[in-house]
Amino acid sequence: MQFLPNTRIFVLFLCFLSSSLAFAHGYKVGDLDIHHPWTRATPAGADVAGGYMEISNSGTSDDRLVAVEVSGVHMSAIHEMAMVDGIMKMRPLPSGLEIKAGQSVVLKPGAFHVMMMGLSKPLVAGETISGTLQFEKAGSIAVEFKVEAMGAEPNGQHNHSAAPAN
Ligand SMILES: [Cu+2]
Repeated sequence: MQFLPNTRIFVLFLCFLSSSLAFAHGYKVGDLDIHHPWTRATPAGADVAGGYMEISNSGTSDDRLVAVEVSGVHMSAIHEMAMVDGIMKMRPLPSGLEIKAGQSVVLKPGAFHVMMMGLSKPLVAGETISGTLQFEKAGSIAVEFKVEAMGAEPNGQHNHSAAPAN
């Protein structure tokens, strides 16, 4: 039977394809685990987008996300949401985002986020965009942001309240 080996390879390929679609992706650099970097599709003409992920520090010393670069984006910054005179505003974190030893920090809509400014083209759901995260101690790592649908929320996250990010 000539077709059997090919069939087996095809089945393996299907398994690989479905598992890579079904499971969130992640990265590890030093003591840091970066879980599922993602962003949202943008409407035509939009100039900005937010980047989100969860970062866990399993080490014994604090670290900081100090810079982010995203391909096709003029400039990226690390932002927090904060209450200023009773209004929720976002503002840059001048010394980056701290990830304390043994803790996790979630970047998500309405909270900490990577601000992508100056999109060269709209972000399309289903695509990925490459970027680099730079940490003070752990160093740099290349990641892929998955572009999810417009209005997508983090898994299981349906909290639209404008509570201060603290
Ligand atoms: Cu922002």
